[in-house]
Amino acid sequence: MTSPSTLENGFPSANTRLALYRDMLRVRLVEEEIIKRYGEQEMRCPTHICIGQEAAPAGVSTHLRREDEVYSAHRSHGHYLSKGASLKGMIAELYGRETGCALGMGGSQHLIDLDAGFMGSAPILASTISVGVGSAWTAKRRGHDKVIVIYFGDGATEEGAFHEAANFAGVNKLPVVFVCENNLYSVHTPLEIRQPNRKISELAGMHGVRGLIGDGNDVDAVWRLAEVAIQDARNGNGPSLIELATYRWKEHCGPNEDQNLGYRSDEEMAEWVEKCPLARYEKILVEENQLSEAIITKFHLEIAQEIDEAFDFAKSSAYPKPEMLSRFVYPEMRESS
Ligand SMILES: Cc1ncc(C[n+]2csc(CCOP(=O)(O)OP(=O)(O)O)c2C)c(N)n1
Ligand SMILES: [Mg+2]
Repeated sequence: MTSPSTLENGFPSANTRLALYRDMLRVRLVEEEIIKRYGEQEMRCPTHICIGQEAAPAGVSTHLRREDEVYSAHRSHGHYLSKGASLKGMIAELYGRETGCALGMGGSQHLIDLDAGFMGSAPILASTISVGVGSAWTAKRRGHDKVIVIYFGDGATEEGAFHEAANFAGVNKLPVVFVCENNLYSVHTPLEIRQPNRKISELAGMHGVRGLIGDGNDVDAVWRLAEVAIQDARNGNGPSLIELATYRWKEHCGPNEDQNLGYRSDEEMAEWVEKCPLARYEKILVEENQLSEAIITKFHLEIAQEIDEAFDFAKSSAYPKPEMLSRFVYPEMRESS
């Protein structure tokens, strides 16, 4: 068994850093708009906000090709958007319209955009882990050099499906990168009363998977870890699991704060807000003269326009027709000859 490692050296190029910053900003602004409009009661699906966790998808996706595949779970907006999937399709999906990426019948927890290589998200914990590993098995058998990235939370590592899939990926040296966003909670239950005192990334070695661990709110660190893991997977050197320390700012499900529930302290929240992946990166890039106020303003304007267009598109789209209700539930009846 190898122990998890952190990688200390190397930084993305100035252009990549700007792209990483813009990507995180875009996810943040999209979710802030969802939060602003959620109370209008037009988005009726359960919605898990990833504000505070934007560095993981940005740092990982920048290494991926379009044909590489991404799988995710309930908190998937960032994973979907950073992979280049359609913003219009996502917002229309949240509004339950027929132009949504799942035809308006899945909602926030069932995003999909096959053209972008975002193969799907599903809320049954760890369910997409096995599906992603299955796809990696196919890729290996067919000799494709695709990489499969599977995102999940710390809670999902308590599911048997995670261990079975990780073992299978390890023993068959599949081209998979498991990305565990450890935000310390499964709904309202803290990690320390759910799992023994060891790192999640240490589980990787037990399954023949390379374990990596890092600061999930430092997008440069995520970028470094993902580069190694994705190259390894692409070159046939087998799977990795990257454990990223991060934190969810909003309630488990929904647009609100939840400090009133008392399961986490104000001090803990303040500590993590201080480590905001976006504000932290903006400060570093400005100090290192890689980002100016003018570029920040330009990015905000461009993204705001894209968001407006996506919400207009969603709200002006039709709802799915009633006959679609059973369309994907029962097999189509075939004429018997
Ligand atoms: C098999 C299964 N059990 C329980 C649930 C209920 N559930 C939904 S989200 C969640 C917590 C998941 O925590 P984690 O994987 O850490 O992701 P996070 O919400 O922190 O991003 C639970 C228990 C579920 N969706 N699926
Ligand atoms: Mg969690």
